[in-house]
Amino acid sequence: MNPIFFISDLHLAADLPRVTQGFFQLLKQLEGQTQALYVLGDLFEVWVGDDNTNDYNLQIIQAFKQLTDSGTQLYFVHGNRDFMLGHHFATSCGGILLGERTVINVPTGKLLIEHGDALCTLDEKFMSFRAQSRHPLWQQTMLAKPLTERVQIAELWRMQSKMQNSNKAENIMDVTPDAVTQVLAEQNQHILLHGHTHRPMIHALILADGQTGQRIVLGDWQEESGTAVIGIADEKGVRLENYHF
Ligand SMILES: [Mn+2]
Repeated sequence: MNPIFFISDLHLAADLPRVTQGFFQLLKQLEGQTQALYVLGDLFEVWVGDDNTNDYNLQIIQAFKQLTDSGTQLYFVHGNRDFMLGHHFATSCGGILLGERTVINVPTGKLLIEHGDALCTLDEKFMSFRAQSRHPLWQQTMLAKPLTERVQIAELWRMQSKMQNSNKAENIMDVTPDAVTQVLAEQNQHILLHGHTHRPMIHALILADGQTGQRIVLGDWQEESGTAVIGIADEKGVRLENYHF
């Protein structure tokens, strides 16, 4: 059986040509070689609504569509930057938008997947923005604004984020260990795979029931070095791999 691939934190944007090309290149490589691709959030640096069908976004949709047409299943999970990504976008790509936390089957068993931002519970400022911005009313109000206004708001966010370097790993708080063990216990799982923190690593865990578990963290895609850390699940297990582009 073909392997399953996991990517996250590409932060795709028109002014990141290397990452964008790396993304197209990976999708081409996966064609006919992968059973499923999971995109675990922050695919885009920012997403202001599925109606933003500019040339850049259409190219991304087209690349995904080519992959799904070749027989690969495609799944999306929201990140903290592209949380307004909708079912319309997912469907256009031939994919499915999942809920924020999902247990999936991999060749060696089960795996809990999510973006990871919900586990950074000690970042109070972020958690309060998260709660606010995930509220249906907040999103309705936002999506009711004209597209041009939303694009401007997004540019402002991006400028602020660049100024604060808030996309750098050292400025993203890491997950709270207790939140991880609690979520794994709730979901009755042993292995968690997430992104968001930009700290790629496989951590061994002692779970609430005394058994051992794992927390597998994907890496972000870096424009300057042309590197990313992606996840692969096959008969041998779940592992991380460096991807150079
Ligand atoms: Mn994130």
